Amino acid sequence: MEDKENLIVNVTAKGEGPNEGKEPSQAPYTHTTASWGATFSVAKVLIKSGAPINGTRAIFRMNHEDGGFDCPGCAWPDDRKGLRMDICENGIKHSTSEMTPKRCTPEFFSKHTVTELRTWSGYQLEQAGRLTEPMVYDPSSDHYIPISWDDAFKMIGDKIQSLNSPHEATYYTSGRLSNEGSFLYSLFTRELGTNNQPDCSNMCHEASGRALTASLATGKGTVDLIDWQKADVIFLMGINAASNTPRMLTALTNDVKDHNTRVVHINPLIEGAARKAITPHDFVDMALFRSTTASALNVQPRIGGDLALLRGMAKALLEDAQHEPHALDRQFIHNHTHGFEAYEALCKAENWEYLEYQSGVPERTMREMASIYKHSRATIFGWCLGVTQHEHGVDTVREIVNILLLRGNIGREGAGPSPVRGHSNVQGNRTCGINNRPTEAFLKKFDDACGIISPREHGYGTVASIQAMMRGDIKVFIALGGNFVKSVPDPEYTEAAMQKCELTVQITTKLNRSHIIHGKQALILPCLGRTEFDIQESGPQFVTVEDSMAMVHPSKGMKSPASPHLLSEIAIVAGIAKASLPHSKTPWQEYVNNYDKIRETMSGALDGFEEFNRRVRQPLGFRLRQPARELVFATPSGKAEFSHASVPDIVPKPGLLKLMTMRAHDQFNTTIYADNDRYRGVKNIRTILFMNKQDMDERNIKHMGLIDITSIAKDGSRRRVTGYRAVAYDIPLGCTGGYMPELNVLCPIGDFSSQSDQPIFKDLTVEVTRHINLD
Ligand SMILES: Nc1nc2c(c(=O)[nH]1)N[C@H]1C(S)=C(S)[C@@H](COP(=O)(O)OP(=O)(O)OC[C@H]3O[C@@H](n4cnc5c(=O)[nH]c(N)nc54)[C@H](O)[C@@H]3O)O[C@H]1N2
Ligand SMILES: Nc1nc2c(c(=O)[nH]1)N[C@H]1C(S)=C(S)[C@@H](COP(=O)(O)OP(=O)(O)OC[C@H]3O[C@@H](n4cnc5c(=O)[nH]c(N)nc54)[C@H](O)[C@@H]3O)O[C@H]1N2
Ligand SMILES: [Mo]
Repeated sequence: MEDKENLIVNVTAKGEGPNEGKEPSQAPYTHTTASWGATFSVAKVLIKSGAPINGTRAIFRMNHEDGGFDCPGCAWPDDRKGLRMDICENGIKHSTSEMTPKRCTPEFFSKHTVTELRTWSGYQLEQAGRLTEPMVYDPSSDHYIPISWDDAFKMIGDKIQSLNSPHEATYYTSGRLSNEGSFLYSLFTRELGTNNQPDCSNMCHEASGRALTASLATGKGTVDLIDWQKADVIFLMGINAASNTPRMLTALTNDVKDHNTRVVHINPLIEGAARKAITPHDFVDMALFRSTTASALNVQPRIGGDLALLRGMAKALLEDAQHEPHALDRQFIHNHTHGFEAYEALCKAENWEYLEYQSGVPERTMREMASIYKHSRATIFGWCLGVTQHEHGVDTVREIVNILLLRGNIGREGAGPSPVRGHSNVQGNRTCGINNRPTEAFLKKFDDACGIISPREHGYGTVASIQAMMRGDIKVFIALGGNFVKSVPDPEYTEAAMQKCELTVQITTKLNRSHIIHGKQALILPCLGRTEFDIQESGPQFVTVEDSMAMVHPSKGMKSPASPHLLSEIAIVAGIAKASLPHSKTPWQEYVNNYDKIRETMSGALDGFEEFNRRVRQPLGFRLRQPARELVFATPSGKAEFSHASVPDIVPKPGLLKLMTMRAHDQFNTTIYADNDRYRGVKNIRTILFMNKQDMDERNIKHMGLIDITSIAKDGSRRRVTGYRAVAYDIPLGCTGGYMPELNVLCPIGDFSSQSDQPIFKDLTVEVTRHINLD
């Protein structure tokens, strides 16, 4: 019998996309990845956004060596070789979506009450277009109304100064913010006296950062694009590259052709990149329909089974090493690592049956993986959210490092760990200061250069901020970009927490639900986008970004701003800082007048940024120093650390399934472009669940049949969504997947990993039943 008290959320399925009413369908996708379908899709988006000419012109300036702006999509490095365009279908969608001619003006807000806007989908809100003026919530009319920039800053400054403690405010960042913006924003909050700096990284690659720091004393990967080209074997884990990092296909397809690179895909789903792929920008290949088989081996573990799988691979390798001395790089292990013997003993003691059961992969496949690895001269492991958004994400990333260490695959050409970052500058945000858990070494250098004394106590991350808002401990919430209430877990809980705040401030380009679910006082502050000119007192400005592989380079807009009233993110942060810190000695206005001044301070404050202004003006920017790449490990032992996690039991109880929430092809996080997911063959629907046919048969569920999904939280509470449709798909037994942000209603606020504090968005336990009333 179900405990009714425990069912705390019960909602009906509602897609966040256009919901155009067309017939929903799903059938296997049989075409080549990134081919003409991509071109047609781009054309459709350009026409819909009304920006075909603008869009096309801008795209030719994207990711270019001689100026231009950095693609606001993913963080994959640019292959900036002059004439060759390094662009992709989805990057084009992201940048043209910012360039839309539609405008969300004060007239728009005067026509719609906030209560009405709460009934709109995410797609409808975004389609209102670019925000044009600062707006304030007027409770008497339930409308947003215009406010001057000065009054807006004063409202924030007065509120922040009235708080009993600086810890009563929290400052969220989404990963599109520039390096300079991140630096100023973090300087502002530390000067106020708090490290409450939640960011999207807390939900994304936090596990990678913590694991790599523990193993190698670096929060980042150690490889670059040349290494990707030189690797013999690339293991790709938990990533849907064809949709989310399409420019990686260039590396995968070209390398397969040029260097015979073998790619092992480890994913419960066989994603687009693991099938035939065409280089996304290679229009000649597209025209000739020339494609490459982009895969050596597809391994389909059960969701969360990666640690067991990697342990099996290591066990097989260690067994081989007993009669093949070269299976391991013993000299490397001896010279550069610590903890090998204990790791070897751990692997030997593992039981094959348990590893097979937990990974869902037969022993022979784990041995095959070990064999591919053993014969590779240089190996890279690349991974994304399929590895990190799990209870045991940190242990799993550390196991990846363990495997790399066994054959000395670090600090060599073509080898190393390569976390594939999400948002275009999420890595730079962290490097330049956004961190709720900064180290003493970081703060010391930062303080010396900035002339402040930063607080030493750690601040709230994303989940902890929401819980503090709910308790009433946080009264002010400021977001520099993003769509907080949609991207975090448990929207019901989070929306209630947000509404308890005394002031919420959203610095943003386009309208989204986070602006509509607000505190007692609320501001929407519209900013310039990355594609737009930024002219300050000293003339045109540029900002900088850091990609997934630690390359820092400029990004310069080339389009007229969407409205004359927009300010740059840097000017907005400085405006808020001046109003909140009346006695500050920081030269906020000088920083706004000339971004070179910010970079001068950053040169002294941040490790690796010496002579920032000169080096960033070099044609390809510069690469941040990476001691681990030089085999310098600032760990307690001074060596790379093997980890020794035990393989957890992750198999759900009988009758229950593991749920992963992920992106469709036509979306960028909470921004939905269309209701399609091309490479998974889905059309006109987002409220679906991919299921194994046998799991469906056991539940008497038909393909496209209606279902209800109930998640079971760690604390036993249940959240239900009704009216989804089941899709029979090639996914391991006991596993199921569907789209974020719709499925966030099933993610309990308290279900975050104790290792990383990351919400376990891909590690949920659910019960799926046939929908009774309507089917
Ligand atoms: N077009 C587009 N590009 C994007 C984004 C976007 O929304 N749209 N978002 C950006 C951001 S912020 C990020 S972080 C990245 C996200 O990039 P991805 O990590 O590719 O994002 P998801 O769509 O969540 O896909 C997760 C993948 O992990 C697999 N997976 C899930 N669970 C497991 C598991 O237990 N083990 C293994 N081995 N695999 C698993 C899923 O099958 C899926 O292929 O993309 C960035 N780029
Ligand atoms: N269930 C589930 N939830 C997830 C995930 C998952 O896999 N599953 N993934 C998580 C991950 S990896 C991430 S990174 C987060 C993403 O979380 P967020 O970064 O908070 O969300 P986005 O959807 O990327 O934010 C989009 C909004 O940013 C604003 N914006 C766009 N460009 C700019 C700009 O240039 N400047 C400013 N100031 N604002 C701008 C626009 O208003 C737009 O609506 O979601 C997380 N949530
Ligand atoms: Mo992300």
